[in-house]
Amino acid sequence: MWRLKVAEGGGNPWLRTVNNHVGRQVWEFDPDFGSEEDRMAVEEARANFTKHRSAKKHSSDLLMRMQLGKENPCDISIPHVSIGETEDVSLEAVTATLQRALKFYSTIQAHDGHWPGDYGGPMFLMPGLVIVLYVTGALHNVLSSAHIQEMCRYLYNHQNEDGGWGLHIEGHSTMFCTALSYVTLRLLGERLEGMESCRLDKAQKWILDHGSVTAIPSWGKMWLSVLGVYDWSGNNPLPPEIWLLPYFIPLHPGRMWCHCRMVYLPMCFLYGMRFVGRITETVLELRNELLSLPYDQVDWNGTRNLCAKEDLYYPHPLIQDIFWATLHKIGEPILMHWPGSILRKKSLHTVMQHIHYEDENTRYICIGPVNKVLNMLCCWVEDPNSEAFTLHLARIPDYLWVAEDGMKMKGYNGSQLWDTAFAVQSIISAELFEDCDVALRKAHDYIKNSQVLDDCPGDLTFWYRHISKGAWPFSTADHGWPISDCTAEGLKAALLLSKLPSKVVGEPLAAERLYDAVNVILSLQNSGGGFATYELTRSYEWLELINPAETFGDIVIDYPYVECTSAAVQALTAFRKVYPGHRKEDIKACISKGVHFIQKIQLPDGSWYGSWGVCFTYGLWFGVKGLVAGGMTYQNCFGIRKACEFLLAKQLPSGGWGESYLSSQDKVYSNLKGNRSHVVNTAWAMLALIEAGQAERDPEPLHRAARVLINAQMENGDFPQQEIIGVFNRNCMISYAAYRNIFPIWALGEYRTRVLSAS
Ligand code: LAN
Repeated sequence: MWRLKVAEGGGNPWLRTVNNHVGRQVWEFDPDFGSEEDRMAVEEARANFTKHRSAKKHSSDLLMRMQLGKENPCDISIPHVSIGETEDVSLEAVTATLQRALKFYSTIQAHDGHWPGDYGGPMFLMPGLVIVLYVTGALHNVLSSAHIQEMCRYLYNHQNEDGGWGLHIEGHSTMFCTALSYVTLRLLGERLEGMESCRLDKAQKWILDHGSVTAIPSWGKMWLSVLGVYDWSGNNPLPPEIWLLPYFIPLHPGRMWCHCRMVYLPMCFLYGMRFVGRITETVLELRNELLSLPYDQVDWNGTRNLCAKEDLYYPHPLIQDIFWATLHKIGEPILMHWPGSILRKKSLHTVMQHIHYEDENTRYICIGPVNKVLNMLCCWVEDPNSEAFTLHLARIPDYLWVAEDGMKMKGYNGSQLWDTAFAVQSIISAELFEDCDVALRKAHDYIKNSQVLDDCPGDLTFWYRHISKGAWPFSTADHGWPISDCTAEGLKAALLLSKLPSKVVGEPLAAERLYDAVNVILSLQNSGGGFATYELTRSYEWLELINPAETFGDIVIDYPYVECTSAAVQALTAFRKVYPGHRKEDIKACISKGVHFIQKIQLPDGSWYGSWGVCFTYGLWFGVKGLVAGGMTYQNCFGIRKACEFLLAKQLPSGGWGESYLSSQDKVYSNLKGNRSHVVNTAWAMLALIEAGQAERDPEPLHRAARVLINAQMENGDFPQQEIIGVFNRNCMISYAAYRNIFPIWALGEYRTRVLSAS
């Protein structure tokens, strides 16, 4: 049976760590683990998922919940409550719901204090891993047959009715993910004439009907070129020489969003080398299966700008195509031949240096799943026997997750710190400490153990890195990239915990370490008052014109966001209450500029557009909280009044809110199908309204919303997993499996302490 191991290195000498692996989540297959009964329960969960897979695409993270629930048994004796439509919500009902929710939630906390969880969703990640493992010959060293079986299960479970795969588990079929999933299944050993042949057949038909694989977007072209199924001359140029430009040029990669920079870094290397793996039988077969013409007859140059309409979220502007054509026709021939090739060689060397720096300073986890596998491949291309490649292999399990829908690749090495910081705030909001002291103490340890204690080594400017000392990461200290809002949420949680008795929750974090966090936050404010994600905004919005990734929007620079700005304002206002003298003027100026920015970007209809969660309800929660933290009220701030109006207008007849991911794509508020409510959207909306003082004006909408949450709770104290709720780059969805617990607890907690006890 699969077993989740937490905070373990398993004695692997190739793993490096700064904090003894705290936060590390790894699934291992152990045939002897679990009882017969446990195994049957897993099989049943799997069968259930597959049976309902077209109606319910999101798995409920049951394997983890079953295992941890068993390891920390707890008897939830408080009876389940449900409230009739005409019945009032009583304090007892809310308290009982919260106690049950908190009990359950503490059973699924890991021993190192974080809450492990599924962070899957995107469908374009695992193919990258499998292609790299195939090309480097490491596939069967790294993946056991149990891995392969679960990966195939996952892919088949998420195949759409029409035979294709979406960009994410809930999306419509795209060429990008259909072709890559097809390739992945084939590389994992599935064959057209195999058991699941009809399903591969259907996928192949989808691909050929939609223009064949030549219509795959640019990232797909890159992957297939590496594998040898596509020709590099069918790719737009990714010249590594861009890394040699002077920094003042706006398109210098050092000025881009770190995720964009870090993904295009290894891509430049592979392109510059025109690296192609060994042409095997399977590769030759794939060429035949996926192209509508024989490989040698394809007009590759003519395919550079092809993209299936299903995949096209950000169409290239004409100027981009002119730019690529010039580089392709004039630049590349020069750089490929002497003396231009001298420059190419030099730039490939520079690129490789940056790759090693990133690998070393994330302990081979890398900033995300895409550059992780690309960097690994580059290290292998540089030297197949290198230590770097071995160090990379050891970190692959950090990205794999198993649930009842199979094994998937996560969008990060987890969301450990982020979830833990929110969990702490939500648990404390309920003020029901008797049941949660152990959970809070453990979570406190996790927060203390995950702060980044040092900057990256060397000259940060040379490596285009911001300071990290004092920051909190999104996942683990070993990952180590600092993020503005993770630092802010980490700081908020640490401050809240410092106010509880240390006998109960442990010693508070030393003031110095809080000062370091404040320093990071202050250093991340842009001149316009807003906060971006990992770094300052370093270049201009118009750079989006050269965004070559047809499937993603807003990736080229690090934009300022309402979420990040609000979190920073909230953290600093909480901090200065406790340490009023520390950097008083800096903090004051930062808060006031931050608040001003939040007001400035509020949309005319009163909402904010959230970029990392779906979507307006998420943005509104942050927007309102930021303004209120900055001293605004319903009475003195027109923006808060408009925000409340907006939210109240979207409340469903059921009393809840339910926002579809289409909100994020289209930037228009969209309800879920059938106007269903979603516990997480409902909680965000409630939290925003409570923050804006709705209880004093008219608590009725809050009562109705609370009823929805109470009635949604399940027998065991858990909440149901509904539609996928996380987003990135406007168009791709990502799972936050812990949100279904965190936010209902938080909203009911505030409802209990700020609405019910006031009335
Ligand atoms: C994340 C995850 C965390 C998230 C928050 C902290 C929640 C947010 O408030 C700021 C942005 C951030 C850090 C974020 C950015 C984009 C990420 C890194 C991700 C959604 C996780 C995966 C995604 C990454 C870009 C996926 C890889 C795909 C590419 C297009 C490179």
